[in-house]
Amino acid sequence: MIDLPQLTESHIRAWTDPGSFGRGQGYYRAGHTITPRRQGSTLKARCIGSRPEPYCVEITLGPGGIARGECSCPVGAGGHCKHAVALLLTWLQRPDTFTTVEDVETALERRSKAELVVIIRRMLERHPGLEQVLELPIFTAAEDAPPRSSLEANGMVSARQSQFHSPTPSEIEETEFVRCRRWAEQRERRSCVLEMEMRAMDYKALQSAVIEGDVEGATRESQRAIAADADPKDILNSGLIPGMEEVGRLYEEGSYFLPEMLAAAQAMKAGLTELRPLLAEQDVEPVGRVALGTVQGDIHDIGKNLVGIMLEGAGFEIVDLGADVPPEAFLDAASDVQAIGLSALLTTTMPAMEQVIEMLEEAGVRDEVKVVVGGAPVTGAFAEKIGADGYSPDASSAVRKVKGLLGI
Ligand code: B1M
Repeated sequence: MIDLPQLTESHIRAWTDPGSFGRGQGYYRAGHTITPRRQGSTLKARCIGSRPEPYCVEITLGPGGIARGECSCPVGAGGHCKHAVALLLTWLQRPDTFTTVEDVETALERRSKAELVVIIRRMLERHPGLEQVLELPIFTAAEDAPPRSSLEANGMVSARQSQFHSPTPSEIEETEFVRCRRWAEQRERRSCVLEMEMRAMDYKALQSAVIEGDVEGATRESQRAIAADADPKDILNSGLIPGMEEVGRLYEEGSYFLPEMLAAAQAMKAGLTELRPLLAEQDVEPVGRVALGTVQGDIHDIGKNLVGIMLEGAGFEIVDLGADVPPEAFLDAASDVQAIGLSALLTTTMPAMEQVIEMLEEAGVRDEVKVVVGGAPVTGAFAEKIGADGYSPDASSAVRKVKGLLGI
């Protein structure tokens, strides 16, 4: 971690004008600086200003104090505005609130080509002006540094110029300077927009979409989070699942009824559809086959689907028997799989799990297949009582459990 110079309030005062300093203090105290983060020697944040979209502000510190700044607000060129002051005061008073982030280039290098295409497509939808940036020549690794020579080859000296006039050293210097500056600006712009897209994540909108049963919203917000490079597990655990938990709470307190719960389930499924390809790796040789189903009498299938996605992600082939599955269907599937996963969400349908195990025993195939059970009301003790091989409280541990039982 790079050591940053010790800032003082007088450094910040000297960096800005007195009016902005006073207003920046007010912004700092009112908590206008959000998502503060540090990337090397650059401090970044979004700052709530007078427009609905927060401004994007960043300050780079150098050995002598504040080296450069920028803010997307109308007066933010050079970063001497009140938003920059609020950011600097946050760094001065509450450095612990800054998260350290990886630089954009490293984060992008980890992405596959397909993921990059999705990110770029979404960025273009939201920032049509970016198309111009994409139309610029793409630098190769060797060229991805400010050009230093062969002006004519680079198109900086026109054919006409070169025919009638050899550029003087100062003209060459100036042209190189202009080109280098443009190059730096392009790079900076590409990197800034990507960074904004990738980091400005907030799952409130996704949670609300699930709670409100807004299928389109859940799809859009999930796509947005994916495009912004959020970890799919994070989208699931911080966006979709908390939304659904809130739905359960509203149902329990009597504010929601079945139709609302059903709509929420559809919104959650829409979000899961977007995440599925990312949660489950594709094109892998199956490491085993697992039959999955929600037991008879129970139509809750979201948790079961999630378990299926995670198992798929771990390389298993899934035989999805669906929901409200009669014991006979599990028995039929038993000869073709190494494990059976039973899900139940209702206390009243838990006994159906025991029926499946009994049926497997009666048919003499119990030892040929592992049985794992799960679902909100199911416990380890219950699993043991009914003679299941394993129990998992959630989808990721279900993968570990199945792998463990099959010795994979
Ligand atoms: Co229903 N419902 N519901 N519901 N519903 C619950 C489950 C309930 C807790 C709501 C409440 O009262 N707070 C309650 C059950 C109470 C109880 O028995 N203890 C309930 C009820 C009562 C009912 C009805 C009876 C209501 C009625 O008709 N009066 C009715 C039953 C219909 C039926 O099945 N016959 C009913 C209907 C429905 C809808 C159809 C509207 C809809 C389901 C739509 C669908 O799934 N396609 C629905 C919903 C959405 C819910 C809640 C709100 C959400 C369930 C969910 O999807 N959670 C739920 C309340 C809640 O959970 N807070 C509720 C998200 C999901 C990711 O979590 O399923 O727990 P979960 O799965 C987790 C883990 O449990 C685990 O991993 C998953 C991921 O981490 N897991 C496994 C699940 N299966 C696993 C298998 C494994 C391993 C882990 O190994 C194989």
